Amino acid sequence: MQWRIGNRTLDLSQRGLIMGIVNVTPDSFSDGGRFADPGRAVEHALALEAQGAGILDIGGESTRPGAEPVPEAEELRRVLPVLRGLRGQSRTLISIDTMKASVARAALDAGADIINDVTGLRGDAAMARVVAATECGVVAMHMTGTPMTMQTDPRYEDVVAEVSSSLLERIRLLGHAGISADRIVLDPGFGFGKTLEHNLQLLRSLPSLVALGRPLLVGLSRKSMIGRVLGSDRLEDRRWPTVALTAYAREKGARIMRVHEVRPNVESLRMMEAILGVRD
Ligand code: HH2
Repeated sequence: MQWRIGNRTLDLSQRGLIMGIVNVTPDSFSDGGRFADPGRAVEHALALEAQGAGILDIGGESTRPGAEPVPEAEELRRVLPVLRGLRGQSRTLISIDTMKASVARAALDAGADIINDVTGLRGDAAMARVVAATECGVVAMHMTGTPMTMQTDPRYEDVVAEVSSSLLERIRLLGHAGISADRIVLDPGFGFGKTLEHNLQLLRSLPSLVALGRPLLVGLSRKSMIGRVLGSDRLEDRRWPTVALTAYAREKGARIMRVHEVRPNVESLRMMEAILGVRD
């Protein structure tokens, strides 16, 4: 339950933490365009920090189903001013949500601490090398296919077993590439090449994913699976179920929740940790 990030070691054996999402994109599924201006994005990130975010996750490319890839130069144009602006004003851990090695490299140079790659460092052949050359933290997420194709017709014989073995395989291969397991946090990738039923099965089986031996991060915030359960297309209707899922996921052993709205999720996490008897 220790996560090594540069010269820091996060002890997640007791308290979990909230990762606040800062999407510097025109087209993210739930907040596209709201923080596309760098000044507004930095302001938003600082507000999330003030609300208790332990990590700020900056992303310049939407990964919503069917999203068109963003050219490297455009992604850099979006995220670098935000990373630089934020690093100058904040000591909170910063992650960069990218699938591109070149963007990861530039982000680390600009002061990012963690690479959050939804492809599990499979998308860009140079990514593992960039990560291995530094001591940054890594979020390795499971995804079947690419954002363009992933929701077409996802199939698994046993989604929990397949996601688990794929994540273990990532740890093994990243180890060969020079990235030690203590730098890696795992994420089952809710909504990435998964139907509602797959997502629900993974949620039921969170303890077995925690048992893989690395801290578990979950990204459930405002995801369409919530809308499907509720039979509603309204994004507002996904806010409170997200907060409920934060408590649920912590009770099942997940330690990091990636969310859009930090304050209510921090409160939900703290309440669950009080019930669990977690000490400081
Ligand atoms: N989900 C999204 C993006 N990045 N990273 C991790 N590790 N886990 C996730 O579940 C995850 C992620 C999608 O959410 P969002 O950033 O709100 O949307 P978009 O990709 O449209 O910007």
